[in-house]
Order: sequence, then structure tokens, then C-alpha cells
Amino acid sequence: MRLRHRTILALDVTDPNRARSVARAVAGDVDAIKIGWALLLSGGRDLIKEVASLGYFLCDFRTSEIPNTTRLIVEQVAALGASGIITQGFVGEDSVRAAVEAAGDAEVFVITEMSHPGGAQFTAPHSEEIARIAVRAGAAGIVAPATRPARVRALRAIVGSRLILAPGVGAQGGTASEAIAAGADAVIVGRSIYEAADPREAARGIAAEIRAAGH
Ligand code: BMP
Repeated sequence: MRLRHRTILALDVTDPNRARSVARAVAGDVDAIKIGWALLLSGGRDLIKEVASLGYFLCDFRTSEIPNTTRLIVEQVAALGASGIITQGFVGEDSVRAAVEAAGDAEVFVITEMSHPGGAQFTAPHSEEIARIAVRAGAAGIVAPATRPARVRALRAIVGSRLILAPGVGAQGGTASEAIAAGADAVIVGRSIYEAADPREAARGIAAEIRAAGH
């Protein structure tokens, strides 16, 4: 992933026309567009392929499966044109390895500790172990919570130069500048961009906040 804006759009928009217009408006001001189940189910494969053609398509079907099922899903995701794939880490090293192997040229990002309050219940106590699994399995990076910058800092010490993508900015209470200062390479932002009156300006504002913080 080439990071110019250090901002990734989470396109959690279920109206296909709205998704299309937000993606087109914002594509030049973000480094990647993340798409998950909601848009696949509402818009179908053709819409996903259309959005994928706009730039770096980060596919977030976050497989939490046994290795064989992980492989089957990740092969389909790679065939959809994904440049990056998000997978769950709590499922264990064998499943993470299966995702990395099936991804081919696509980069794999492993979720360590989730950003919502519930993420502190089960994922947080194991996030450092999951980050070590991501490194050993050859993942391109991890996903870590912008809502807990201290945890991003701790996980950075484990993953070295691998990428850290941090969701939880805006609607979930985190800030882009704090996440980046703690060691994130980029932030993943959904509602604060796609619910804004002008999504492009909102995306630019986040990138500007990161630049202004001097990172
Ligand atoms: P929002 O900025 O609207 O809160 O969206 C955040 C996005 O990041 C959503 O797509 C969510 O599924 C994803 N995400 C997250 O919020 N926390 C995590 O720990 C991992 C995620 O992928």
C-alpha cells in the first residue's frame, strides 16, 4: 500500500449509488478504499469490481475460519481484484498462514485488538500474541485500535516496520493525529467521511490533520 494521505476510507454504505458516488469523490484523497460485507450484500460483485478499479481495494471480509475455509474465501477475494485483505488474528496462526498463502500478491492485514469497547474483553488481552503471529506468518501488517493509542504504541514495538492500520477515528472517539503519533501508518475512517456533507473535504481534513501534526 502506498501511503500518501495516510487515510483509508471504510465504505460502509449500503445504497449502491451513494457508495459509487462517495467512492468516486474520495478516491483521489485516500490511499485505499475498504469494503466489507454490507456493501457486497447490497451492491453485488459488479459494484465491488467497479470500486476496486478506482485504486487500492482493501477487502474486509475478515475471515475468522478454519484454514481450509479461509483459503477458499481468500482465493475468491483475490479474484475480485483485492490489493489488500483483512483477516482476523484470534483464529490462530494456522488460519492466518492460510490467508497469507491464499492471498498471492495481495497484502494481508491481521486484526489484533478491536477498536470498540467489546474489543477490550477478549481481543486486547491477546493482541500482542496476535501481532507476533502476524509477523511470523508474513503478513503485510496489522489492524490496531485508534481508540487506544497506547496499545498502538505497544503493538508497534512488536511489528517493526510492518504497517499498522488504525480504525476508530471520529465516530468511535479516536483521533487521527493521536493514532499516527502512537505509531500507526494510516487511519481507517468510515462514518466521519461518508456521512459528511462533503465526503471529499472530510477526507482531506483528516489527511491535513495528520500532516499538521508533523508526521
Ligand atoms: P467508522 O469510522 O465508521 O467507525 O468505521 C470504522 C471501520 O473500521 C468499519 O468498517 C469497521 O468495521 C472497521 N474496524 C473497526 O472499526 N475496528 C476494528 O477493530 C477493526 C475494523 O476493521
